[in-house]
Amino acid sequence: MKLLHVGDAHLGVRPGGLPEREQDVYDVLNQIVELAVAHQVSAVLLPGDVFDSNRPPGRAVAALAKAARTLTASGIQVLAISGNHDSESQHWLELAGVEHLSGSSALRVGSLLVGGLSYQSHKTFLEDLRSAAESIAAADVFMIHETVAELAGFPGSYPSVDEVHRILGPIGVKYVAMGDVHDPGTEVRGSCTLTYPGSIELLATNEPADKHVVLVDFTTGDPVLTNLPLKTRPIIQQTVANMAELEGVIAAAQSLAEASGREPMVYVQVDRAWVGGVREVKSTLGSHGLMRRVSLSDTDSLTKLGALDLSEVSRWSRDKAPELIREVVAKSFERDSAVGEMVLTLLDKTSSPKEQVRNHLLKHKLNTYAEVLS
Ligand SMILES: [Mn+2]
Repeated sequence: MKLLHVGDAHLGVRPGGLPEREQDVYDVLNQIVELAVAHQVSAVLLPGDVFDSNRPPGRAVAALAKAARTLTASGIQVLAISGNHDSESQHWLELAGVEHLSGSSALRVGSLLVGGLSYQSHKTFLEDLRSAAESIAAADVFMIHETVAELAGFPGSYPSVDEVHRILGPIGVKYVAMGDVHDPGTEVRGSCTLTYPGSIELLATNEPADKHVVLVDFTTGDPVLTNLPLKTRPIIQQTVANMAELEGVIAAAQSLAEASGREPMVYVQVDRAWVGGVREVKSTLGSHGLMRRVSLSDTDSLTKLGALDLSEVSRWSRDKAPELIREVVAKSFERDSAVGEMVLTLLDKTSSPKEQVRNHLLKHKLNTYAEVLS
């Protein structure tokens, strides 16, 4: 009895506003379907943020529906819970042919009982988990969408692995399939393993670029984990101080494109000592690579504010606004704390999602500024 645990998919997300990047995520989903079939798993687990938003584009729903059809035709169940990005996604998941777990019931996958709790709120998470555990009474595997302190990679007030284990251990859970954190990680408590496979495509520059899904094998009774690598779009991230170094980046981009058959993403930071470097880099990079990002490694505050990547603004929507605000705050702090303070003051005067901004700062290890908000 094997399961395939897939991390945050965020279907429908379009990093950098590029349709190619939206397609990248669907391509990875297809790879996951092939892996599930090849490894003859009994079920694919999708613990939340399956879609990037509560109103996923039609292509995202169609991509999931196609994946679910192929999987079900091979006798593979597809189980999901909703995450914070797609908390209202039950309808879309079910439309795509995916079984949705709400928390009050468990589903049978062969000899295993799989439970799951859809995301509701960080504040009530442990309480919600406790009532879910009480109502289902027994499960071998449980899906949650929540950040746990030990695997967060950044400080914050999150439930600990022990707290989660104290609730799920007694009902027999041996594997907790987790979503929410985009970096992979595993913790073991007693006979229970808790794992984040990490997101399936690179969705932020601070994520590790190597992606995988987790094969969970229950053949011997206890779960045995194997990471199955995913082929995602290659990326080059480099700081350059002169033209020769930039030429090195371009050569690397070309050989990566030839080797992988797709243009790599190219993120270049220009050393501040290279006067006029940003303009030089932008014009020299030309059409090499996809999703080119050029920024200064360090400059004065006004230039820094001007260097903020606000290309997202043209795609502004109610859904994206809090995310964009978080990004702008974190970026402004990274560049200059005075600008960051100014942005926070502006946020203070509006009804901003402070808790989200605070968590985002912590994620970027901007602890001092996060304290301003607490
Ligand atoms: Mn996510």
